[in-house]
Amino acid sequence: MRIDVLTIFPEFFGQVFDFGIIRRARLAGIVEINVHDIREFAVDKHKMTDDRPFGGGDGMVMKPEPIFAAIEHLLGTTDRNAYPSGTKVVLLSPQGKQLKQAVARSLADNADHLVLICGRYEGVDERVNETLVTNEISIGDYVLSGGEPAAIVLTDAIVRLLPEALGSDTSAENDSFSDGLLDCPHYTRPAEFMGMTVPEVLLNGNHAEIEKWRGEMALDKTKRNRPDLLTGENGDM
Ligand code: 9D3
Repeated sequence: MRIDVLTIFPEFFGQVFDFGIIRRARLAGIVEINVHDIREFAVDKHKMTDDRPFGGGDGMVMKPEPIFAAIEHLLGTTDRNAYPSGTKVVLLSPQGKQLKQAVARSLADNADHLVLICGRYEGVDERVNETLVTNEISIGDYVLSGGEPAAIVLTDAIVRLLPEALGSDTSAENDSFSDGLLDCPHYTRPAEFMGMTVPEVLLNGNHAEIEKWRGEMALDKTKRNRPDLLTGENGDM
């Protein structure tokens, strides 16, 4: 897979893709990640990437021309209907469809080229959305300062799902959410730490009993912290 990130703050991404699973996947050639400065595609002599909103109001809006030029450079077209089927142009935006494991899974399985557009300010000129963007994604119901942290979250969630990205010591199947429950608690040595002990069941070597305990603890934790995962309702309502 190839991932191209479009941002006005390329330095924001400094070393975030240089650790752990993402680093290993890059070194193994499973994914290639490139970060591009939208400003380098600016057309005017002041290299402007934003401007005042038509109709008035606070804040600034990202101009369409530099983003169109960047997509033309990367994909050879600015018509989303002409993209190859494995090419997705994602706009990270508070108005997007909320990122869930199934969204990450779908992109990991079906895309081989992702272009991630990071918005800033009040937003991006809507013509970008209408013409270039195939998927508009939010990472949740809280306010960020821009799309950059969201692009990092989305990249991480997708790359670890690519075939061969996880080591043999880790399993995507065993993860929280793959069975719709939160994970059970984990313990390691020492068996007693500052007077706190490890649940006896984990020490007795009875694997059927251990799996039963883990299932019960996962269900308990899910009821307490994420009842919505069990009922489909929001526990705060
Ligand atoms: C006043 C209305 N706000 C929209 C809900 C303005 C606004 C807030 C935050 C406009 C842009 C932003 C910057 N956020 C993102 O670009 C963003 C985001 C987010 O704020 N939350 C969750 N996911 C995402 S993805 C991109």
